[in-house]
Order: sequence, then structure tokens, then C-alpha cells
Amino acid sequence: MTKAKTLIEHLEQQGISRRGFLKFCALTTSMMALPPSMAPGVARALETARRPSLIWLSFQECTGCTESLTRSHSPTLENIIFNYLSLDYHHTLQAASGEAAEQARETAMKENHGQYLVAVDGSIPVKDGGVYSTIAGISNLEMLQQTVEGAAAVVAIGTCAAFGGLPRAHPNPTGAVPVQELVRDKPVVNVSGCPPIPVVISGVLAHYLTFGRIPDLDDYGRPLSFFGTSIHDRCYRRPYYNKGLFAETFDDEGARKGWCLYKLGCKGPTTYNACATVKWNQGTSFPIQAGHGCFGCSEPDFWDAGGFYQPLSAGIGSVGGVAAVAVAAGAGAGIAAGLAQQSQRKHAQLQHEKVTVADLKESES
Ligand code: FSX
Repeated sequence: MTKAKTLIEHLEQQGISRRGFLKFCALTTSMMALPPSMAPGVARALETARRPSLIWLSFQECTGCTESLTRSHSPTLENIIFNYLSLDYHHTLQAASGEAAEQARETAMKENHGQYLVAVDGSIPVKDGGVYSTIAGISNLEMLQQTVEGAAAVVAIGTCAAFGGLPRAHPNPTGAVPVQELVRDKPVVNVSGCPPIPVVISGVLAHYLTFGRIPDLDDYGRPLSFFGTSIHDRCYRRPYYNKGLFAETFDDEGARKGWCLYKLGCKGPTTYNACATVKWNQGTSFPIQAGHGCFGCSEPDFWDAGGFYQPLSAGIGSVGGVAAVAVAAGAGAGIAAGLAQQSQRKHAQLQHEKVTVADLKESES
């Protein structure tokens, strides 16, 4: 087996200088929500990190997760990190098919036993022996068990893999379950979202490359650096919420003025994800910025919770009564602001930045 390249060798091959590499490390540190003082340590770790094998399994899903990743504009940080991994198996992206594809998976598992990463998108059907979804003549369940056996860690990508998602919604005809219900003896990190944010996927991979372990997780197994804060807490419309200014319909004066979308069913207060900071399409926008409330797609059971256009106080849920109380009280600024500070979650300090290869090369001049 040829010795895998280190990350710095890989970047040098792409014309990125040492100075560019250090800038890359500073941005990676920021993306992982680590203090800037850790950048030199990140650089030291990444200098020697070798290109790890990644086996990506797709089960019951809509391919939105892969779409999300591949739609990320290039060349960005996530591309650099993703290209650096050896993506040895991926149904949608691999050139090989049939027996050759399965051979690639088996070879990667054998040559990198105990060291490779497994990414899974989609839920796994277990009803009736798992007959409802098969690949290469075996059930998804069997493929997961086979592949995870020699893995170092597993990344569940998307809400289907993390929590069951749409396939698990009532009445769950295939008996769909998430990865964490089947994999108990390996570290599992959940990158939820339907689909998940590409830079969150690459951020988790960058963390693994740097530290050789998965990042700190919240109660649902999601990386705290990206899921430690609610959409509501980081929403640019939050000042309107605090003042009690709400859009009542999607085309009223409040909507035109960008007021809070809480009364139109926004699930930002109960949803933990990085959409309000990282945004989508190279930081261009996110649903709330486009005038639509958050659906809460990164939370467990969001499909069955329903009520997409009903406010949280209508029985869909609330954060310690924050939203309900704010509206009931006419959302007096003091009350709402005071209650809003009672967020239960640890707040990671996010400072996400986008970087391109051109940026890194520019840093040489
Ligand atoms: Fe699920 Fe992903 Fe939603 Fe779709 O792979 S998280 S239905 S975006 O595709 O699994």
C-alpha cells in the first residue's frame, strides 16, 4: 500500500504555501469554534495527519445530503478538506459500479482496518429482516454492520441517519431506525439537518483529522460547536422578537419590514443548528432571511411534530415558555429579552468564515 500523503503535502501539491497553510489552520480552528490560541496546535496536528479513508453509505434517503455537499461552491474550505479525504465508496459519486464498487468498499475496509471513517446518510429499515432496502444483494442493516465493524468512528449525516427522519415518520412502514440505535460500540457523531449544512459536515471531519477523535457533543450526539446555540439566539430578526414586532401573514407590512416570523410558525426557538451563522450557499442566506420560518429540520421527530405554520405556543413546543410568554405579554422588550437569556444550552462562540483556494494563495503576496 502506498504511504498516504499528509495534508500539508496535499495542499502544497495544490499550490498552497506554508503561509497559506497556516491561514488555513487559523480558519479551520475558527470553524471548529476553538480559541485562536489553538491554531498552532491545529497546524502541528494537520501537518502530520495522513489522508484517511472514508466509506460513505447511503440508505433510506433522498440524496439531499449528498446534493447539499456537492452544491457547495468550490473551491471552499469544505472542498479542501473533503478532497483531502480518500472517498473510497459513495453510491452517488463513485465511478465504479456493481462488483467493482463493492470490491472498492471491501479493499478500503481491509487496508484501513480500525482507522477508516464511515459516513452514513439515510435511515436503516429493520422491519421484516431489513428487506425494504438492499444494496449489492444485502440489506442496509447487513452492510452497516459489515462496514462499521472495522471503523474508527461513524458520522451520521442528515436527520434520517441521525434520528430516522422522513422514513421514520408515522407510520414508519419499513421500521426505519437511526445509526445510533444500531451502532453502540463506536463513536457516533450526528450531523443532523434535512439536509445538513456542508461546512458542518466538513467541520466535523476537520476536527477528526486534527484531534483524532470526534468533537464534543450535545445531548442528541451533535457537535456542540455547530449545534450549541438555537437558531433563535443567533437570528438577525431577534431584535424584533424582543420588541414584540411580528409578521402576521407572509405578505403584510411586518413581513415586508423583516419582523419576527414566530407567529407564522418559525421553529427557531426550539431548533439547534448553525443556519443563522454559517447560512447556505457560501453564506448567502438561510430560510428565515428568505422570509420563511425555520421548520426545525435538525431536531428529532420534526416531521411528526408537524405544525409547520403554527406558532410554538399553539402546542408545538416552546423553550422554557420563552416564546409563549413573550407573545402573551405583548412581547414587552424587558420580559422577552430577560427570558431569552435563559437558554438552556451551552453557547459555543461561532466565528465561521469562508475561505477559498484563491484566498490562501493571495496570502502569499
Ligand atoms: Fe434524509 Fe439525506 Fe433529508 Fe434527504 O441523505 S436528511 S430526506 S435531505 O437526503 O437523508
